[in-house]
Amino acid sequence: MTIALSDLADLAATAEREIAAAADEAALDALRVRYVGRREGEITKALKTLPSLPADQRPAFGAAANAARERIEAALERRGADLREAALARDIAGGAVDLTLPPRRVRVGRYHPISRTIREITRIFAGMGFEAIEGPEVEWDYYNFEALNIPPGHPARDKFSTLWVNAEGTMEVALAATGSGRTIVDAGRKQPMLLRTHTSPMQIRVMEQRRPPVRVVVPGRCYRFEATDATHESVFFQYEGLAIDEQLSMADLKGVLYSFARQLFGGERRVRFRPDYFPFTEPSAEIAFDCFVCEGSGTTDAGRCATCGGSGWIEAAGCGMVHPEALRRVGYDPAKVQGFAFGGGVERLAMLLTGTPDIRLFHQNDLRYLESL
Ligand code: FA5
Repeated sequence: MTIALSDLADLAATAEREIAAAADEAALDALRVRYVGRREGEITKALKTLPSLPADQRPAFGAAANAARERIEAALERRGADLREAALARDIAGGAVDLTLPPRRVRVGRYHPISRTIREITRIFAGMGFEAIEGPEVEWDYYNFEALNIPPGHPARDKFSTLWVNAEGTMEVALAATGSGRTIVDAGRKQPMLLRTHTSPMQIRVMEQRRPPVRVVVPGRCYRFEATDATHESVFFQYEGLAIDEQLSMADLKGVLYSFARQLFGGERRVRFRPDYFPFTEPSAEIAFDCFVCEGSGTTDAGRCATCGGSGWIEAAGCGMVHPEALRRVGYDPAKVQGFAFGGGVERLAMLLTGTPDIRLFHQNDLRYLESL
């Protein structure tokens, strides 16, 4: 049976009456199918007759059919809302909903202590003019080692037990010194790929992209294939700092790091600053804070302090003046600009800030512990 344009408004009016009288959701659903159902609904059937109409009548018919559909859908919506409200009122009156029950507790989230520490670190360095940026966790051998004066076979690779990524994108474990990372082809660049062992590759990436003056801090995850203990995880966070400018010296580096420590710990911790070695800084140094568990003595009632390994100090960061060779490699002139860099462990600072004696407590995800911090 075909439907005339003049009947469409009547169809909508009839539908509206029936919908308003629908007794429940089931009756409403049946009416929805009958009038606006995709396959056999009255409106669909009417629209199917469109091609058989003379071309000049089609636009008016189509518009009338759509207007009828809109009226019917609005009526369905209204009645649906009324029915739901009535059902709720009935449930409340019938005692199915107990309005005297206390509300369910809403668990308010909070930052993980590691995230909190990263935010605090970046806030303090922002106050000294360092911009916070991030870098890739999957890195090329070039940035992680070579550009940092650690060519294949260099003994410093032994220090960074590396997780290599092979061409299939799966992980392979190998000592970095053996240089056995598989070759991966990327835009003509053939070289091994790895999970970065430190955030220092970002020193090179930043210098490649920017001209001095540079002042950045880079928090991020690092990966090392090594046994865990109270102060070592195989996945942990570092924050890298890099400043390049004219006439920067070791005094600036020391001043920045001491100021950072004072702002972070409020002068509570003793700081040890002593020479160290890194191939990409010259001279290099190490910074440590006195152990909060044994108060720097190295022993507790139980014997040797497990947190600091008996040394009385917790090693917090490596640092130094950026090696002239690294500056030259990125096209900077070491006669004109100097730089200092530092790389510290976020978890180590979080341990000191929260009094957590074992780094592994941060990643075991025991909410009872994390919520107590
Ligand atoms: C480095 O990673 C150098 N890139 C640091 C550096 C940066 C030197 C810039 C000079 C200039 P190192 O391996 O010592 O150095 O690690 C630096 C800090 O990261 C350590 O002091 C420690 O706080 C933290 N760290 C290192 N390994 C781990 C680990 N397995 N778990 C937790 N924290 C670690």
